[in-house]
Amino acid sequence: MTFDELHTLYQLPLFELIKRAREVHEKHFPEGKIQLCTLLSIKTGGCSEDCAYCSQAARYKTELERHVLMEREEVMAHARVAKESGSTRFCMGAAWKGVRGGTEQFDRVLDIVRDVASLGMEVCVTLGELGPEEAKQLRAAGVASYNHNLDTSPEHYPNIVTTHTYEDRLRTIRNVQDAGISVCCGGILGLSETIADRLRLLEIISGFNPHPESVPINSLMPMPGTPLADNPQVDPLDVVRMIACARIAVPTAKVRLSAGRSRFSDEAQALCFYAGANSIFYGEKLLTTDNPTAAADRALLEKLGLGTLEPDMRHTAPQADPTMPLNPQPEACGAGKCC
Ligand code: SAM
Ligand code: DTB
Ligand code: SF4
Repeated sequence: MTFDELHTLYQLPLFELIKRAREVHEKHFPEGKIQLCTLLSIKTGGCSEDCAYCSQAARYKTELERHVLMEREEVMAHARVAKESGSTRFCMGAAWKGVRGGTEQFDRVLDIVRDVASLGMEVCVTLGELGPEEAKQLRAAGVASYNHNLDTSPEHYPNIVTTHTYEDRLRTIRNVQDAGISVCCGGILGLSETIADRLRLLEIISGFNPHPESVPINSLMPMPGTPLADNPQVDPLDVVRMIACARIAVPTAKVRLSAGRSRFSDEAQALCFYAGANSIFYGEKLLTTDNPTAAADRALLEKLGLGTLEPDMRHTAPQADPTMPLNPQPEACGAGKCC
């Protein structure tokens, strides 16, 4: 979708926007089920990057306890618990700038991926920058989806991160798509961005060819010690608007109501689901911060009469549309000018 189209949508009265998003949602997801994903931080803190929102960046004095790469058995214990509690996707995050093939750490990650995939769960990883070879190896090990967020617009990105560029992020996303892995790519609200920055993010993501399989919408969890520690809380109605726009801009993607949900009332979450969110992080911890408990989420879904999705083990990534160009190149999205 173009920026102008998104802008027109965003300006609609909220109920009109939600009505349009709901129509798209019902067309593409008639069963209306919610995907349950569990997160685990397999390597915590000590990251070389300077993402202004992140407690895991080594340079900020945060209260975080660092942890080296978790042992395979420990990861499996978490994955089994997640599966037993009804989660169908297991997302493992590592606080790295990126990974390199042939290293002991990467080989260990591949072993972990094989093990978790053997449980019959969809495996998602988020390990930072990836080259084409590493992406192929992850795919062969059983990775269904790779999370790599663009977080905000290319214009605002350099205010948030200086140790890597928007172009770097786009290159990794291309490598993931070329390896046949589904892309999970979204952003964060609350980074002192403008509405235009939010819509630019959606413009770029909706221009991906193939489209991402999932789009996480995070609200900033302000972390003491980070440059954004004092940013105000995001208004849940802004999240509803963003979710509705994402639903319309990327109609076949699962739109994930992600970080920040612990501060949302049941009513705000219900509105997010109605506006097109159909995936959540499930389990009491995100990577390093709190999430609603599994019991609270089960109670909420029951109250709303919402069922949950089965795992999709076919690992079929969305296909590129041959009549359209591939992902917008950095020049086209403007990233080349500002990064
Ligand atoms: N290092 C990898 C990377 O940067 O892609 C993976 C881990 S990183 C923590 C994954 C995503 O978590 C970030 O892109 C960001 O969208 C989200 N995130 C991190 N800290 C957050 C916070 N304090 N509030 C909301 N979202 C956050
Ligand atoms: C995503 O978009 N959100 C998740 C996941 N992908 C990796 C991470 C949220 C992190 C929130 C802050 C924390 O727990 O450290
Ligand atoms: Fe945090 Fe990932 Fe940025 Fe590292 S690269 S500081 S883990 S968001």
